[in-house]
Amino acid sequence: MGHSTSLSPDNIQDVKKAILHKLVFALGVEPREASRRNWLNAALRVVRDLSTQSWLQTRRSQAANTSRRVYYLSMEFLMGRTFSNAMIAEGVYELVKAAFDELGQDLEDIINEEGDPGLGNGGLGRLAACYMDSLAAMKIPAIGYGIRYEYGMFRQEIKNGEQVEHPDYWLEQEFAWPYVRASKRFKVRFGGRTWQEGKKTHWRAEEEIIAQAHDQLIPGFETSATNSLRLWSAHAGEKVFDLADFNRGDYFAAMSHQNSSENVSRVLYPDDSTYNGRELRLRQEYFLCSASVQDILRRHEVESGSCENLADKVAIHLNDTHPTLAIPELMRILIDDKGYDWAKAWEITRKTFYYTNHTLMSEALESWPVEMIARILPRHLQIIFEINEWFLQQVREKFVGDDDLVRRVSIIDENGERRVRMAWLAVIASSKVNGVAKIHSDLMVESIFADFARIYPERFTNVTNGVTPRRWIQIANPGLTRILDKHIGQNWRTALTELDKLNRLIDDPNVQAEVIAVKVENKRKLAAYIEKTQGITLNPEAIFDVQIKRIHKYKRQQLNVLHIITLYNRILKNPTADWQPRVFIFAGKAASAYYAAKKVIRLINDVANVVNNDPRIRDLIKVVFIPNYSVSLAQLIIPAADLSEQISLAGTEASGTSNMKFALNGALTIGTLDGANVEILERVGRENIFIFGHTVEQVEALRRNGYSPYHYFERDGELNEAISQILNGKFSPDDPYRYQDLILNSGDYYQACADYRSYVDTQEQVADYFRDKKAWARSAMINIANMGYFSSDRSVLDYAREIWQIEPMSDEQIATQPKIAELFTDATERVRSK
Ligand code: 26W
Repeated sequence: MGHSTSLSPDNIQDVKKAILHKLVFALGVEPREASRRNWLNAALRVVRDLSTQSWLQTRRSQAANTSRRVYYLSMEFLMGRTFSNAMIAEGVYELVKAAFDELGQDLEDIINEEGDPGLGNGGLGRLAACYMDSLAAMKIPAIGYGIRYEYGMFRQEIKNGEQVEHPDYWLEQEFAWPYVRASKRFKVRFGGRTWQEGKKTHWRAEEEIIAQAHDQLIPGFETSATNSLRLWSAHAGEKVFDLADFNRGDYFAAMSHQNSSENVSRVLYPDDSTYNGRELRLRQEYFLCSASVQDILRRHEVESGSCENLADKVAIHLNDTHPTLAIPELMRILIDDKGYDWAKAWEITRKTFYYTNHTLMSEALESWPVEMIARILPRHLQIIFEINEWFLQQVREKFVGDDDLVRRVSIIDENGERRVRMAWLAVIASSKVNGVAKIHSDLMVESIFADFARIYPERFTNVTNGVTPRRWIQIANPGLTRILDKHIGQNWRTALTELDKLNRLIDDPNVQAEVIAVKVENKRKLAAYIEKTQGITLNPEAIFDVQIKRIHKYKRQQLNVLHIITLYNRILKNPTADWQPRVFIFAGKAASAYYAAKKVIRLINDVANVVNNDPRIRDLIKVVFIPNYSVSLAQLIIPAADLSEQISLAGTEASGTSNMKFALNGALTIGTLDGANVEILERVGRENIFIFGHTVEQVEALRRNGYSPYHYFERDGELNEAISQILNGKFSPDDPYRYQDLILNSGDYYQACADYRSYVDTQEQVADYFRDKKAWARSAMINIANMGYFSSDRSVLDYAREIWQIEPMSDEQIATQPKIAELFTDATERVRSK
């Protein structure tokens, strides 16, 4: 690798010494008693020292530099493990491996010792993590802001086929990567009342919480740029100690307030795509926004002296509507604390914000009761009302007499209990609003934002999602990395369109054989994990057919199950036919209150139980549900997949990002014309992807004409048989009525029955095609070769150019800042020379 530090004996000795030094003097552990986790934390600190040098340099050069910086606000970051990522970014992976060899430790074991902080739900959180990686690699000045939840996404156990949730207290295990920034603390206030004094509005809050910063370094791959991710934890402010209680000697009563303030960063809400208007969630959102905006303004004032030119230097990006309160928070500080008039504050604010929408599903749209905001954020509610007044005035002037339009676009929803529509506020205050795949961005302006697209036609745009090739190829798939390095060189890591060079080799039988061999190697590795953890033996020659993502009705795991049952029935009816063996792999969590999704998990496990243990099936089908899905598990599973299930109802999956990771790792997709599948199809061509099912237009037509699943149920014998078996308890003999309310009785809103026939027929083509190993390998290579577009490097460069108007930094810009080590030597020399 270009930037890798050489494997000279001296370098190996230096790294070894550095690790031992950290072990003893940072952790207080002797080598002979060191656990794997101790070794991990020692090595993590050594690598962090390397990143810290460039981190401080980057910060200094950004402070000196006049260019704009982006702040990425997100309630979720699913970063995955840091150690291997940091080693490859710093170019010391081989060096650390060699050092550990000499220490008698296996690097892979140590890597696997690291926990996986689950500070997010699904796609939106993982996208934020890929973007942090790419922003650093592309040298775009950026800081991520989020919450350091004490309890991340729950740990999922499968007990008797059902999901059981356990708290994930991830901080229990020492995590040596972040820096705690004791000096970076901000007060965040809640409640109380406001009053007017002449022109000035005052807000006396009744509660105050301290936000404390924790910084994670985000090293840019093989660059000297290192960005940061700043996560806030909540702490009791001084005022909340009740002195009266203290004086009465009731220490515990006084301390109990402390618990209530610290609740704010206690736990991640496990809802994905369903809005649930809990008060603590609103407080979390404001906590993130207030601490981050204060920090942004503090930094800006240090660098620029005043807020006058804020919008020239600062872009604030809202990852969905969850951090939208940053808008009234910025307004409040500019007006109440900095003394700007309303119009000036609004002008600055509108030039500062950008918003990405990640879903069209109406149940995901956040809207908070006016009453709740009035109670918790009285001053912000006033500002929201003022923004609304200003906005509706503009609308009335432009669309004279259209009262209906005014009602529809008002930030305040007046139907029933009055509510604040957060997406409306985000659109009105943002310079640009984008969707996350072409089809999604198009549907966005035709559906939820149709009125706004008339009012602000130039505001809406698309940035198709992407994924980082460092984590999703280099770390996750060393076998494929070897093949790529050998045949197309090493530049694909930061220039993913280089993969295109693989197109020249798709007919080369030697390369095909290498691709097949690596896939089998990855399948064996996954099979070993499943054997070890669940005692299920898998045949690596079988098709590995994989659906891993949140369990949600619109993602249609139930459609996948209907196909499994159909295949099961077919084999039983015709046992001697030449069946293609298949392994069905599922993983994913259901929101803890999402009854129907939890039922789907149980159905998968019930079907697995029957099918896996039916001797007549002779292991031709295996069904596996891998518990507790995570980023690390995705890194193990995706490289082992032959077939990627992307089967959401057309028009419902905004983009998907695992679809990209699978194709990048040589899996073929079976999918609907939904989300980024559409753009994957454009690049790989019809012959190398299995597209099935209704289009968005057909789905809408069916809805208009009154969709009924019975129509299909009555006409399709195999569908009828599969559903009847579920309903009659074939897979739940201990409780035959368990699935009475599934599929038919619930109305089949996501039209699984309508797409069933097309899905099952397409799956038959998949099985046929898989028999031709070379044709399959060739298609796999075409998939890999044409995925260059889906790098998150391309996505963030799109954002930088089209949306934020930010120039990447140059290496020289960063390198002209003296290294800390040099500063340190200078300083010691100065002392010595005295
Ligand atoms: C307030 C409750 C809530 C929580 C999370 C509502 C909505 C969400 C997210 C927007 C859900 C989400 O993760 N969306 C996914 O975002 C990915 C990244 O853009 C897309 O690839 C997925 O298609 C989309 O479902």
